[in-house]
Amino acid sequence: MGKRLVVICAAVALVVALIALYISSWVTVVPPSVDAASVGPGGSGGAQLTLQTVAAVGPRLSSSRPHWVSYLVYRNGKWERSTNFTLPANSLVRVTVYNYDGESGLRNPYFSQPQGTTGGTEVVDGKTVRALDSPDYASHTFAIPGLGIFVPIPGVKDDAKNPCDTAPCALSNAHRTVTFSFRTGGKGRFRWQCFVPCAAGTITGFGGAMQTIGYMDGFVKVV
Ligand SMILES: [Cu+2]
Repeated sequence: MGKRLVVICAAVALVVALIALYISSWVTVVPPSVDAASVGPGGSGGAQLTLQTVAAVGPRLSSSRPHWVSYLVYRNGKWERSTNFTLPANSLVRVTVYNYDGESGLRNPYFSQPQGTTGGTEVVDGKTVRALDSPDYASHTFAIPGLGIFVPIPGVKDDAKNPCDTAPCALSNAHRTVTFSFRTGGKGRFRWQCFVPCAAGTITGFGGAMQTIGYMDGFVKVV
């Protein structure tokens, strides 16, 4: 009886240790923070953040989750999988998002209009708009709730030619281009995330990539 108790206790301790290890690695392994490129003299100051969104991040950028949907950031001439960005305080931040992913649709149609951006608008494929024509066209959002910023990103149509299979995608692949700008305030650390249930194959589309830093959410550090 005593021996059996020892075995059970050891097994329980092992399981608890493994769960703790899993949670601690999930919480602490985060991608590095990427500085928004500063737009120097001639560019009227501020910063530029260049992103792409992809349907499958691929084995080169994520060996453990190659099929996950993801944001990528452009830094030093390459695309990197990081969703932690550093932005200058009290500055204008210009954002460009190249989206190579299809439409998933928003649960809450309210998010199909940009908020908190300069002029309350975004530019979709060269055209300034106050909202997507339909919440069903949304593929992802770039939202920093703590700064009141919500920007819907429309998806690539299913019949588009030359779709991108695996990231990083090139401009020769079918894509949508979204640009917008916003002003940062004082220093702080803010969560940002996508609000489109885009994580295919997870419960209600909000699991996996939608709740893991480094894919569909991250942090903005205003310094
Ligand atoms: Cu998304």
